[in-house]
Amino acid sequence: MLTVWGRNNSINVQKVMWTVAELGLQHERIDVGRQFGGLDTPEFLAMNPNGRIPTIVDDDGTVVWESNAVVRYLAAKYGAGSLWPDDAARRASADQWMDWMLTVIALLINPVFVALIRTAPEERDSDALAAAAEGLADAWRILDAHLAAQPYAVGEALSMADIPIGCACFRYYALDLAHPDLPNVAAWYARLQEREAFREHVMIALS
Ligand SMILES: N[C@@H](CCC(=O)N[C@@H](CS)C(=O)NCC(=O)O)C(=O)O
Repeated sequence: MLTVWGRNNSINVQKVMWTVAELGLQHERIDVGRQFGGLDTPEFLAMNPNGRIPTIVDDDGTVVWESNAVVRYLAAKYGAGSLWPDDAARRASADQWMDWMLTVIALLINPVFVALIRTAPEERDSDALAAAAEGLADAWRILDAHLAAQPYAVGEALSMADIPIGCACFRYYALDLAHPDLPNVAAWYARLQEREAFREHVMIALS
């Protein structure tokens, strides 16, 4: 059986669990990370020398870490015709939005998350927060313009491309920030919220 290592409130584990649920895969998830610990044991480091979650072990022993790589692996292996775009151009577009989440959105949102959720109000740097909020607004405007032309990141249906940015979008709207008007992102986010897998595995209180 597929094993997913990682606590359920990690955004990167949420990408994997949402994928697993969309694909209907039998699995077990093991709580490790933060309050659960377990990332620095020799056994865990043998699977993932970074000591990070998510890490998966598939039923044939294949180990994959790095959340977007895990999403791609599961979509490629189990999601032909659904999460995995078969056409090379659509797949490149999906890869592009997945990488964009890691290289643009995550870099902006992670410090805001730490400041607002894990830092005492008196210790927050309000100038840095304001600058990050503005950077995030500009970044989401890029996705908003893209979603004017189609309901999902790479076309008419949910694909792996929506998963990392969808997880980040939940986090973005859950953070107490000024959010600009993003009509196409809001409509896409409403479509994601109609999915049970998204509600169950992504819409988890920030902590
Ligand atoms: N780029 C990696 C980041 C992995 C990462 O930093 N994961 C965090 C959780 S989101 C972690 O392992 N934190 C240590 C902990 O939870 O104790 C990925 O996308 O998988």
